[in-house]
Amino acid sequence: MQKEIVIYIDGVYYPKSQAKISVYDHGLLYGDGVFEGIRAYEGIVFKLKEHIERLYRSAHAITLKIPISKEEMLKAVIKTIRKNKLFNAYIRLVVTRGVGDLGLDPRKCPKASVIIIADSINLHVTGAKDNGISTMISWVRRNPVDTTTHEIKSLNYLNSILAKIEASLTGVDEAICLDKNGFIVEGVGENLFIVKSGKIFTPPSSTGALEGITAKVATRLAKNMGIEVTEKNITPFQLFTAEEAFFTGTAMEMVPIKEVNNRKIGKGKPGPITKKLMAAFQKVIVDPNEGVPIYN
Ligand code: PXG
Repeated sequence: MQKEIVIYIDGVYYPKSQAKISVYDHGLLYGDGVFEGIRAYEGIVFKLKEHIERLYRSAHAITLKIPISKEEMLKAVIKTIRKNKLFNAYIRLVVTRGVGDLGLDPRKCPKASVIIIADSINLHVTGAKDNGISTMISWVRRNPVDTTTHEIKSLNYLNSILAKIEASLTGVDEAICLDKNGFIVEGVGENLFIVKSGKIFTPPSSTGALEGITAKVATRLAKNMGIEVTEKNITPFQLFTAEEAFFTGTAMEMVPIKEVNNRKIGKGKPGPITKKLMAAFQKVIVDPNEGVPIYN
């Protein structure tokens, strides 16, 4: 039998089946908390420092004090992966507001809880990278920047979940969300890019999209290839008529979009720029300079 993975909760390691938190934790009662999803490739935690920085920025935005420093967090992540003897891994960092009473007031929660899970993950639809995935624009609008904005990676993901449910019920692989003005924002957990006349465009963060770490890497790779990348409001029409479109995200990595609401994107298969970027991305994720080594 395979050994159970161990999970870090507030400095203590518990076997997965015993890793539990209180039902009075406001992370559960109110979705009051923040998280990060991170990947390790071939013994290197890709962009670990950037993810930790974003976790603390999200926490700052909701006035959540993380009880350990960024350096301690980094060490705890590495230790958790080592304890589970993982080489390729998916890491989930969760910081909840902690235990409080049944009222929503966070002042009743004296101490935030830190959870680190290191496990394996595979969110890919079979053949997604080779053939592209089907998508639909969902009726679920992204929360605007003055509500529970996805710029904060908070535990409030019902907005994404509703869109995901709609995609599943419709029989497509993924949903795309619009902002309240009707411009494209992002997928449920991935940023979106389109290609037009050899140039790349992506929605600005004013639409409420998360500033994706994978998106930043993709932008850098494209620029290194001499391809212009511009943040611009994108209409559904502009998406339908794009030559190419693709998603970026920690979980999905880089995946071509072959279809939006039954409209073929380009030729309905991965286009040349997307393919070139995907190849460059495969190289960068295993580059030791792009992350933190687990074993050294
Ligand atoms: N937008 C949103 C709303 C996200 O939650 C991204 C874009 C992509 O960002 P990164 O930094 O990962 O390139 C995300 C990230 C999951 C899961 O379990 C979701 C994310 C990351 C990891 C796992 O579905 N979302």
